[in-house]
Amino acid sequence: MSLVVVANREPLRREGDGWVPAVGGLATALLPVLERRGGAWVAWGEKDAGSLPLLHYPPAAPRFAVHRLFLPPREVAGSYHGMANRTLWPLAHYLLDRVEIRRDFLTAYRSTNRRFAEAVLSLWDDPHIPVWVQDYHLMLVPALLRAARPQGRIGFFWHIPWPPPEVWQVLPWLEELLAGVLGADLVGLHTAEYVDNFLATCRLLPGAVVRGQRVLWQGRAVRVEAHPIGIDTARFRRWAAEPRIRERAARLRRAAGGRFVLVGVDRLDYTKGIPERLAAWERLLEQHPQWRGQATLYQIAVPSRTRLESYRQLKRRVDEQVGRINGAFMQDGWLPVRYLYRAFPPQELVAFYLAADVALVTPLRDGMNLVAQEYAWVTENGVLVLSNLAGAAAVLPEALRVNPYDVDGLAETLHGILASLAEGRGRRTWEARRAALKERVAALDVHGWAARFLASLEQAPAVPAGPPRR
Ligand code: ADQ
Repeated sequence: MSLVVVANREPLRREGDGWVPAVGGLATALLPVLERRGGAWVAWGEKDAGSLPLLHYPPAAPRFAVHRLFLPPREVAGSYHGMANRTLWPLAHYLLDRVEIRRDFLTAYRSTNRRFAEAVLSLWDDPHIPVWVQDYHLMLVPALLRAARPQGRIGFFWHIPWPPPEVWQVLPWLEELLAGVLGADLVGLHTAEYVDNFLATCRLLPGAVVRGQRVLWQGRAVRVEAHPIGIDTARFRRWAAEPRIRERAARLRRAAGGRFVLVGVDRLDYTKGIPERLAAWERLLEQHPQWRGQATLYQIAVPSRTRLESYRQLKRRVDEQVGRINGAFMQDGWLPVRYLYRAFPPQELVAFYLAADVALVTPLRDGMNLVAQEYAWVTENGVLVLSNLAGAAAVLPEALRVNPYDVDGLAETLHGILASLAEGRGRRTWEARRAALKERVAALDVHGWAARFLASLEQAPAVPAGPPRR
């Protein structure tokens, strides 16, 4: 065993008799890392109650084992559906009016985090093996591990935005959660902006002293670093070359009948800016009627957190918008929006990426956003439109940046792109941007991301901080 990953979600989901990679950024990113390095993955065994056998993966030649944890449903309600998804998720995405502050969420969160820490401690027999804790579901785990194994190597990665302290101050239990994270030796975030925000937030914690990119805390120095995540470029390149996928892309283009193809691919989440994107598309069709019948938007949305009312509301809103736009503009077999509400195997997303002239990645906030990288990597003729509020904007400066809240602005930008593509203008500029983006994505590759984070974590233990000077 060379690594222990701790994450809320299992990296695999059941399909038929077998297991396939789960949908979502974290699983997509870390599964290939464990397949390569070997080790253990500790996660909540979402689907099976009761006995949860070890799962060895890949089944034919196992490289790692998934240890699935049973969590009582009441705890899941307070910790996962509550604290994680109704408090921390909207807070980290700056959506303060959606944040719910409830003590019972905190109680459940504490107890879930304790269960995760105990599960790790039961299999972590060598403190030199790094333990890598993932994301906002498990903020208390690093400190719980540290208390039991003072010499252990503990890393923590935060996959979503880290907002500035003014936002965090809304949370009554900020100090407890921050102290939990500071149990790690190394805290990773996607961008320099999030690192700055994290350090600034630590200044709110009594007893913590910020020195450069370190936080002196309880006699240790915790390093805080930007490690922007990437995609598995080799895998995507392979998929993009598969004849079956290329044929599927060609079929999509034939079905589009010579029209432009625009694509959006997201979990159906209120942070992804889907209603704003659809509104921009509607605005464009209203204000620039020349595009009616000339372009189709494929919106692919994978169902997500469907137990929460806010997500059900979003689904109703999107259903209604799609219905309204198609009802208003459909003509002669042309549908302005083709809406696919389901998960696809990643290879099939590649077919959409290959077929699309334009990808719309317009989240209201996003830690990174891997779809932007997947599209930029795979597309051969396309244009990436990217929200300036996604972490990806910091690492993909050659994308065409938009403000996702500015529906009129987005409609006009799209109008400009479609016009330039139709007239064959600016081809060189698009080509140059595409090439530059591919280089950026190559440099961010997920194996490099994990290797860089783990190399930093495995550096000599941080020097004891000594008594804090004020
Ligand atoms: P997510 O919010 O899940 O991840 P993202 O980074 O875009 O967002 O990753 C989504 C993944 O799911 C992509 O790999 C995409 O291909 C896949 N996917 C999306 N729709 C799909 C569909 N219909 N069918 C199948 N697959 C689909 C969180 C943070 C992000 C951060 C990642 C990784 O919110 O900001 O980039 O973690 O750190």
